Amino acid sequence: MRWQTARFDLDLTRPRVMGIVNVTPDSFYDGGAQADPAAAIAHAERLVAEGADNIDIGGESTRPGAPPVGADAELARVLPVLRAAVTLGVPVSVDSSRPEVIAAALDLGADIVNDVRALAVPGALQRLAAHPRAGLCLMHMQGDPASMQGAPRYADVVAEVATFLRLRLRTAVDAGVAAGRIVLDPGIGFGKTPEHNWTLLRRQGELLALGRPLLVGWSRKSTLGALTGRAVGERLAASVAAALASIARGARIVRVHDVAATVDALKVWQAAGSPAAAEREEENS
Ligand code: HH2
Repeated sequence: MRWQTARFDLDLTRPRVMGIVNVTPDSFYDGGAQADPAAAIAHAERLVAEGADNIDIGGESTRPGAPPVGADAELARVLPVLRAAVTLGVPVSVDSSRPEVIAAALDLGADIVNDVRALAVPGALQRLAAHPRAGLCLMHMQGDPASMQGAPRYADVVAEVATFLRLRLRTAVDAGVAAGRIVLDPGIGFGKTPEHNWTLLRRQGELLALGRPLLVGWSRKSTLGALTGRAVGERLAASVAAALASIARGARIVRVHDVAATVDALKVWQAAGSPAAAEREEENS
């Protein structure tokens, strides 16, 4: 299983860790911590030193209730950080839905577009498709950040997420984006109750049937707080456990704030072997 991105052809046999850099004043966990470019660049360097396989740079919070920022503000936040991040030797994604930001980021050398709106904003798909190699993450969201947690409703959340992702995948491929450039994301917390999110994790295998690698982001999200009773700053253990659980169910990329802890946990998980590998070893001994 591979993921082609602008400069890197990623082998996803080993699960990958995507480190989050939010250049925002208001992200739900790390808002303000890296709001100025110098701090954000230093953070990106630290995440790479900690073992991040790629860096995801965002200039607009998509937390529930977040107000949209203007294109100029988003560009001013993201571009200086991106310019430095593309020199760090790992693939860099831009977490954006705006055609202007997508185009500018790709021109600056970003490898991947990570879009929580799955390229639904008019012009976004065309900008991505105009680039011959850039990678793409298509994510599911019900509604928009301003209102999505009001009253999320599904007859069958897994079936609906799968139908949406299949459609967006086909639309991107029809626009000329090779399937090998695309990964899919169920969008944990984006217009979903905790029960919806747990159902998506338990039945994640059904999304693998779409035939593309899954990227999943549980890091520090409120569903983990609802389960453990912990505030956002105390959700490290829950986040690492959720990342491993999603990998155990077939996810190939986990989007995380806590790179060092996730990389350590993954090393142990891999040394222990997957359940299937362990069974094979037992049979052979
Ligand atoms: N989650 C967030 C943002 N972008 N992209 C993908 N593909 N998958 C996700 O689950 C995802 C995402 C929200 O987390 P964060 O960026 O830390 O917060 P904020 O949106 O408040 O900046």
